[in-house]
Amino acid sequence: MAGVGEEKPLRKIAAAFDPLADVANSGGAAMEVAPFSRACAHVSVLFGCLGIAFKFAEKDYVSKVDDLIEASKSISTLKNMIELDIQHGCVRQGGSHTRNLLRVLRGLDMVRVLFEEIIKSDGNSLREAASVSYAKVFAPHHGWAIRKAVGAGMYALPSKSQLLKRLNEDDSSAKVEMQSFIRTSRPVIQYIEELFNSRQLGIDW
Ligand code: 1PZ
Repeated sequence: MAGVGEEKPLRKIAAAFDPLADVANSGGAAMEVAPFSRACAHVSVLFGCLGIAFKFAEKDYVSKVDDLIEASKSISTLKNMIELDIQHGCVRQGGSHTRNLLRVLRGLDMVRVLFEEIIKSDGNSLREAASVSYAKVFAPHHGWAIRKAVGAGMYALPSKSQLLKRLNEDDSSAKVEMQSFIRTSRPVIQYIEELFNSRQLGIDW
């Protein structure tokens, strides 16, 4: 499969989440929809490196990120975006910005756990790391058919060294960027979960 040319996607992802973490850690600043959704768009490059088996996950994730990018043209902050959906009574409606935000958030959490598991693992297989992160983050929210399809896709994953090659990284450079994302995505995820919880919307749906 083709790689990503000379690009360094892990670096781009890490760089995009840095300023978002600053906002999340500032204890008062409001996170804007535009930089958040742009940062999430960088993450979709990873799907291309994971192979054809995750095409359906990529489509779903990208369509939701695109919806947030579209929303950012008329809505400034994530908080306002959620407030508008509350006012319109459409928070949990399929395709709502708030619902899409929660799905995208889970995608980020999945990548965060995946990176943790990849760093922990010492073999050349991604299957264990991918299975663990999927089981922790998405499986409780997916029905039987999707879980089955993802389980089958796990057998078609590239090896860890193939993935790193496609990302133009080696073991140690990838580790640095993955650790950076693990560090910065955590407060960003917590910040957004808090937006949901402070309005009693729950995050378990
Ligand atoms: C090595 C890593 C393996 C990656 C495994 C990723 C597995 C994700 C499987 C997602 C299947 C998506 C099928 C569609 C699911 C939708 O029903 C739900 C609910 O959407 P709604 O009803 O609100 O429209 N969508 C989701 O749960 C979001 C799925 C996003 C997947 C992002 C994964 C990010 C992981 C990236 C790893 C590179």
